[in-house]
Amino acid sequence: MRTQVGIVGAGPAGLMLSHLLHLQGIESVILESRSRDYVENRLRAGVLEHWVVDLLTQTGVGARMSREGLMHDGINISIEGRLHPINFKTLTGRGVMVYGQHEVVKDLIAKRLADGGRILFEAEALQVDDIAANPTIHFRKDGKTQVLACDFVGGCDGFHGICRTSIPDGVLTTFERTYPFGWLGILSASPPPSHELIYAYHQRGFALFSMRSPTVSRLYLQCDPDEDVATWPDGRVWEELHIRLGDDARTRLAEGQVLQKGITAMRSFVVEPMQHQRMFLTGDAAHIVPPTGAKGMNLAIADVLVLSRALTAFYRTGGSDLLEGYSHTCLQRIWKAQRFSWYMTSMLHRFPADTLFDQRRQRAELDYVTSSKAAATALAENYVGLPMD
Ligand code: RFL
Ligand code: PHB
Repeated sequence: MRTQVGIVGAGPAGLMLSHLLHLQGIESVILESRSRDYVENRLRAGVLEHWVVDLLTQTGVGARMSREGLMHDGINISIEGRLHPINFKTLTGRGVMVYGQHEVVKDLIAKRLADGGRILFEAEALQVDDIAANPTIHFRKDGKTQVLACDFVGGCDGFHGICRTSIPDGVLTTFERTYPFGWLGILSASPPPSHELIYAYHQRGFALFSMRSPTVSRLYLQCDPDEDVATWPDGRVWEELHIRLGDDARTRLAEGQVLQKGITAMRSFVVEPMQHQRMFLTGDAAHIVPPTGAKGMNLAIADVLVLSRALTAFYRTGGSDLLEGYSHTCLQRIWKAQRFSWYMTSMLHRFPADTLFDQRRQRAELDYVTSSKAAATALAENYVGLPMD
């Protein structure tokens, strides 16, 4: 099998890359280790930056999002039970869209298939050879090992993928931070306590009140990173959510049937450079942010927009300047998103090793961002998404 761009991974990065390339007349094949059903139902991110909303709309995959997505003008920060609104619309003129990542994935898969795109599900990439000149991706499908030959490889296979690890030792530098906590997330068949998301700072730990629709809530609690989800029966989750939401909104938190429950560890991670010869890493394969800033999926889309432009220039003119600059261009945005995600995470969580001094400083940070227009504008500008061009 042969194609122009071999893409490993049918997450938001791989699917959007294939879609953007198709619009420029460039062929690709996507290899995805999981089934279609699995990737379409994998619950993850929920917030789209304003320019991602525009890009999905302009490239013909925004119709269901504009019907079913929820436009949000801001967020609430709750400090020990007191709600403080931060209105992005007033501060920046922009908002964000709450629309599940798995819905974006469903829309992109439907569009790729309708446009004649090739996505091989349950096709696990095993290794990539000859990245320097004639890349080949070896993959296993239906028990048989097969080969996809291509001009370039899109390494869109997430944090645990094989693309990053097939780059020789010594090429990449890793930057990493792990956090001493994780998030317990539930999906509940109940309306969210407020139309806007609530990011809650509380002595007992952080909580986040988000949603997937007016009748389905997505709720998170700071927990230990290695905790067993079995120690969190539904009753304990609801009790803790009520306590951490606190006085202003407690009565508005409706308990519903818990549809899903899971624990995610938190880390910040970047590799530099994000490319080697004819292999380009995108999204979670190259960087991870803690979810507090709602940046992961947005960064993945930003990477593939840059890569699709560079590949388009190469196939049109033979020029490789944009391809050579891919990593440098992406990293400008990635490090700003890393900074913002670290800022939101460190402002809102309880760190076990914090001293009383650290706690007072953290409260001052929260008081500042909820009382100063300048500080709130800086938060808002980053949350809605820094300009793409
Ligand atoms: P993905 O989505 O992990 O997709 C990678 C795909 O590659 C496949 N794969 C392979 N396929 C073939 N062969 C192999 N050897 C393969 N190895 C792996 C996998 O099956 C998978 O389908 O990476 P991608 O496309 O880079 O997308 C990144 C996003 O998924 C991620 O950054 C976000 O979900 C992060 N995130 C959030 N991002 C936001 O922008 N806004 C948010 O509100 C937000 N909230 C979140 C989040 C992530 C969370 N978790 C679960 C970590 C909330 C949470 C709780
Ligand atoms: C979500 O709805 O899953 C979500 C929203 C905002 C975040 C993280 C996750 O910061």
